[in-house]
Amino acid sequence: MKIINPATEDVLADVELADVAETDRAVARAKAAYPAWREVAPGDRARLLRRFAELVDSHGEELARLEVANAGHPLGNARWEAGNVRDVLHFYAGAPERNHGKQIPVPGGVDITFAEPLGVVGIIVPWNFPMVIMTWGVAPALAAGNTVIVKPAEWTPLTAARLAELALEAGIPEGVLQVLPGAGEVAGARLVEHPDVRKIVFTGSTEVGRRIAASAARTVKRLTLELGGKSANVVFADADLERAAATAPSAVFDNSGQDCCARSRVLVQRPVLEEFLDRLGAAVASLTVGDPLDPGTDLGPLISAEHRARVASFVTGTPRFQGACPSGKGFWFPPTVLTHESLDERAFTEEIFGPVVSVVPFDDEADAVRIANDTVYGLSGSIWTRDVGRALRTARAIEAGNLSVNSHSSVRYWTPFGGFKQSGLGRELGPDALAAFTETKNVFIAH
Ligand code: TXE
Repeated sequence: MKIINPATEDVLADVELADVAETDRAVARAKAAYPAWREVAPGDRARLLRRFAELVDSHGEELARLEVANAGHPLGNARWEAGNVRDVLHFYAGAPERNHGKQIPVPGGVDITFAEPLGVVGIIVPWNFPMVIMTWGVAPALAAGNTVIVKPAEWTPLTAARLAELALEAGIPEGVLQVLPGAGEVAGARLVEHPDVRKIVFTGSTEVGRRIAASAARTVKRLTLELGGKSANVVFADADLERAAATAPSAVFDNSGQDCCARSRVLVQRPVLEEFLDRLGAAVASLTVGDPLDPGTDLGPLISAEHRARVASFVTGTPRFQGACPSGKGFWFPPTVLTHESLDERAFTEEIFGPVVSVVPFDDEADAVRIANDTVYGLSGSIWTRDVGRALRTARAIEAGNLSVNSHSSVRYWTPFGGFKQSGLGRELGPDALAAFTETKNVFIAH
C-alpha cells in the first residue's frame, strides 16, 4: 500500500500488508519469544526499557519528522509526541521492579497473589497519534512481561516500524515487539480472533470497537478499548471568558480535530454566549493552517482525501465562523465554528474528527449537565467556572473519564486515561494500567 504525506500527497513508502498467514506467523513468533521474555529478571527488563527510551530520546527529532511526514502533525506537536513516547517508556520501566503481588494472611498456610503476564498482546493503533498511542500499550505490556504485536493503521505505519527497530537496537529480543502493517479487516481481525493472542488493546472508532468486542468474546479475550468521543466544553457565565475562549480552539482544533478528546461541543451559559462567540471567532481567525514544518503553523492537514470528504459532509449550512486554509495539494480543511437550531443535528451528535466545533447555549447547571450527558460517548471534557463548588458538582455529574476544570488538558502519562459509556472499556496510562496487562493468580500453600 502506498503511504502518502497528507500535506504534499507525495508517496513516502510502499508498504506490504500482512495477510492472515503472515499474521499467524507473527503470533507464532510472539508466542515463541514469550517464555524467555517473562523470565527476564525485573531489573534487566527495566534496563532494556530504559535503553529503548534513551534511543527514542536520541532519535526524537527523526521520529518527530517522520510523524510530520506521515501524519501531517505540526512539527512542535510531533516533537512533544516523541517526548511522550520516551516518557511513557521511562515511566513503565519503573514497573517491573515494583510489580510485587501480595501475601494475604489465611489460616493453615501461606497465601500468595501473583500478577502474571498474559502472553501475547495485540495492539491495534489508529492513525491520529500513531507513535504515542502505540506506546501507551507497548510500554506497560512489555514491562509486565508480555510479548507484543502492534498493528498500525493502514495510513501510518512508519513511526511504528522505526520504533520496533529502536527496540531491537536497545536489546529487546527478537519477537518480543513486532510491528505488523496490515488491513484492519485482515490482520487486525485475525489478531482479535486468534486463540493465542490473550489480549487486545484497541484505539479507534466505536463502531470497530463494538465489532472487536463481539469477536473477542469468542475466546474471552481481555480487552482495553479507547473509542470515540464528543466531549463537552462547559463555559459558565462566571468563568474567565478570555482564557476559556482563547484556549477553546486548541481544545478542539489540535491535530486538526483528529483527537478523541477534542471538546467538539462547546456549551456556553446564555448571558455570555455572544461575547464568547465573538472571542472564539477572533481566536479562530488567527489560526494558521498549512505546512506542518513551518513553525507558524497551528493546524496541519487531515489524514486523507476520504477523511476530508467525511468531515466536509458535516458542514451543511453556513458556519458561524470559518478560517482559511491552503488550496492545491494536501488534505486541508479550515477551522469551522457551527451553531445549531436543533441539538439533534448530525454535526452536534456524531464524532466529526476534524476541525469543526459546535457552540450552543445552556440555561443553568442542570441544563449544562443534561446536554453534556446527552451522548453515547463519555471520554473527556472541560468545565470553566470560578465557583469551586459548581466545578466539583458538574465534574461529578458529567459522565466522562477525563475532565479538567479551567483547563483543557486530558492526558498525563502518570494518571489514568479512558472513557465512560461507548467511549471505551478499561483505562490506559497511570500506575493502574499495568494491571490491565497481568492476570491475577492466587496460590495457597498448606503448612
Ligand atoms: O478508524 P478505525 P478509522 C474515529 C473517528 C474517525 C473514525 C474512522 O471518528 O473518523 O473513527 O477512522 C483497525 N478488526 N476514530 O476508519 O476503522 C484499523 O486498521 C480489527 C477515533 O481510521 O476504527 C486501524 O488500525 N481492527 C479514534 C484501527 O482499527 C480493525 C481514532 C482504527 O481504525 C478492524 C481513530 C477490524 N474489523 C478514529 N477494522 C480515537 N478514539 O482516537 C479496522 N481496524
